[in-house]
Amino acid sequence: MPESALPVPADRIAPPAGSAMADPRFLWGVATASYQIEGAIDTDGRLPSIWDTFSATPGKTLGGDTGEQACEHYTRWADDVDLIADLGVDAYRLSIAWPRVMHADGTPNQAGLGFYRRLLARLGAHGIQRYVTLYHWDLPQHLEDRGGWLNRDTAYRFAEYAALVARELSGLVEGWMTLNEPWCSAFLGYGNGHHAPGLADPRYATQAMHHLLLGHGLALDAVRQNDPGTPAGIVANVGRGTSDSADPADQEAARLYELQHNDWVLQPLLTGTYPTDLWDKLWPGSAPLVLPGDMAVISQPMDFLGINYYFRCNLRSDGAHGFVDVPLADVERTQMGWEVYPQGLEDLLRRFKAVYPNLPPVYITENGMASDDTVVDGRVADPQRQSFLQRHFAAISRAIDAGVDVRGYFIWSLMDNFEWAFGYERRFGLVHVDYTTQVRTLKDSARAFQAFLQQRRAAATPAALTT
Ligand code: IFM
Repeated sequence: MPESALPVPADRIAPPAGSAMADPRFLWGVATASYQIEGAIDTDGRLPSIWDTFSATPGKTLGGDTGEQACEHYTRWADDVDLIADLGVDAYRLSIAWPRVMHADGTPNQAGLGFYRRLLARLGAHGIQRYVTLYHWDLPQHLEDRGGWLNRDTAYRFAEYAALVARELSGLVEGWMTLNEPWCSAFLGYGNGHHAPGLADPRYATQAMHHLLLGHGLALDAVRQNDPGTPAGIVANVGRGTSDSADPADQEAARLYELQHNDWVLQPLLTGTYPTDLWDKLWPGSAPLVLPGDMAVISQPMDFLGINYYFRCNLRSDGAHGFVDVPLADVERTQMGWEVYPQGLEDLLRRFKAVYPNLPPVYITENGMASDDTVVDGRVADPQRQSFLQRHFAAISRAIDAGVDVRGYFIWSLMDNFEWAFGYERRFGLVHVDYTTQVRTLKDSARAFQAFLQQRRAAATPAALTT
């Protein structure tokens, strides 16, 4: 049976009836990132990135997987765009590979830019809004060789790159996102070494974070100068931290967890100050070098804030000034081992609105889950993902009802892809990818999401136009 003839699962994914998320102005999308899907790492003059180096280093990724091939999106992009259009989403979030579009001397690589021009134009022709992330972790290796994000100069190189991309792709983008998840770049890349470039020292992490945020602020200016009028913001990953213990030390541990995961990024962006408990309590002696004027650059107003949410952790005190994660037993988890905790997203959104009065409009720029999905007779049953998504839609609806200005939601991810240190084992996609044949198969969750989007579109279309 052709895939399109398969029945739509009964439990289609939809926000609660009457939710603001059902409003035609609410933006529904799917998301990906360059290194996770493109492959073609040596094509059209693309330069090596830190993830090429890191993943080629034995022991750094599960099974030694690399992004060399990934989903071959660099050559299959036109079919992939048609697949996105077939889902019926309003918007697609993608990222640009810095090493693909800028030569080492700072001049544009028109071959790489041409790829993104064609991709964005085809999305536009389908009526799909394009949300473009400038940096989703694939730093050119030649910049890492000069210190990467530990080198203040990288922030200025990032702004030059942002100016180049905004100028070259102006008119093809509905929303710019400077950085994806600076917490991951700083902490996983420089604090514990789980991600490229693989350094592990909290002093590195705080300095890298400062340069990333400085780069964000400089890039915001660069984008606004080169593509005036197009909204621009940043994407932060956030995590819920609670403790199952009422002991004040454990409650403090949970507070510090959220401070480290959320406010380390949001507070400088939204208030122009760092939460100093980071270096007064958690990581003594790790305060970054901040030059006069930096915090004003970092905290200039943004048009929107992207929020990525996945899970909650249960924290206990480490007996000193830190926290340890003590996983709860008997809770629902995903293939990543992450707890499924939709309430955490509502809690965090409400808290951010309370703590940061100038919180800009929010887009949920990533949310989703990994499961060990397989194709059986042309079909991929992923009931946990459908349930996961539905429950997170409800949590966001509650946050909107409580006054948080959430304007859109992007599922991570469009398709299974290279999940960084976890390689290809962990499958986050709405669409299954067979990495041997590169065949894409819509999972049941994709079909249920598609059904909701079709129904919503039909409801928004005046009857006169449909008859
Ligand atoms: O795959 C990643 C993505 O690149 C960034 N946010 C989290 C996702 C799942 O781990």
